[in-house]
Amino acid sequence: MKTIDLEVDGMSCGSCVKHVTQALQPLAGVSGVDVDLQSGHVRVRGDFQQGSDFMVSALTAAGYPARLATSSESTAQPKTSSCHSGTTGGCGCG
Ligand SMILES: [Cu+2]
Repeated sequence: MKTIDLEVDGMSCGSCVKHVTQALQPLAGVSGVDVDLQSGHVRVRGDFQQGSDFMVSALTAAGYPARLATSSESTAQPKTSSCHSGTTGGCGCG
């Protein structure tokens, strides 16, 4: 079992959390997804054959640009003001 921490941009409400979870959960090897809306961090648990690139791709395709978290320090900038409404996805609930 491994865990991979990602920083995800654009999450600002419960619907975003659901979308991010739904983007990651079906991926190969993923057994659990924990989303921290406040910090913009997502922890993915499972047995992965690959690195994190396929997760980043899946999230970006869902409208939430993501990157591998480089440290335990939060560098993501949660957008609490309004929900993003990306043309390629996202929830547009703002
Ligand atoms: Cu939202």
